[in-house]
Amino acid sequence: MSEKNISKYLSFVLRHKPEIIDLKLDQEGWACISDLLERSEPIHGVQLNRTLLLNVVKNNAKQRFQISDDGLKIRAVQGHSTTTVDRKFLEKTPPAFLYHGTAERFISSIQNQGLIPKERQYVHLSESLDTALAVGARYGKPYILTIRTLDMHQSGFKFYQAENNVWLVEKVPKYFIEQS
Ligand code: HQG
Repeated sequence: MSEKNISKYLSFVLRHKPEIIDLKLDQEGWACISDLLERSEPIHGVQLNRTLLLNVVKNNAKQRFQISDDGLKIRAVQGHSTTTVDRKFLEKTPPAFLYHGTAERFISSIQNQGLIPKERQYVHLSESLDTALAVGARYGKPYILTIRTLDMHQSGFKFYQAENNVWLVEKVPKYFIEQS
């Protein structure tokens, strides 16, 4: 069982469908690790255990997950779609520009509607072009949008940064997307 498979499974239950294994998440997204280990289904035939779980959290390139200081709980730091989670993120002034990676096939709709969070709670933005490229490539031919984030902030939009440095905003009106 690869760490990638475990990470995908954890993302699924900790961000999207905790109810599938009857896992309770609190408002900040925390789940009890012993409940998770007890209830998680075998991943490619292998049962998750604490050592595997802690290794995935530590090695995860995007630092998607976090263990509580007392070692008893785990959460996904961002990317939730489940409405039981309503995290309080650190509100921050963004840099002048941030990137959003998307797929070419979404561009005409984005040019009409701006960026919307779709299934997730926020639109995700990044400081890194490489990250934006990888994010966009998940849905097809990648296309990078540059967002005038400081202008947005000065117009009253609130920006948040998750513990793994992903930037979050509720939406991006089309007016703030740079024309290329
Ligand atoms: C697109 C991953 C048409 C949007 C990544 C995106 C990220 C529109 C897709 C995190 C639209 C939603 C989030 C509009 C937005 N018309 N398409 N008006 N507005 N879209 O997966 O940003 O690896 O929910 O461009 O790294 O791709 O899972 O969001 O293509 O940080 O940790 O609708 O997920 O993190 O897709 O990815 P998603 P995302 P992990």
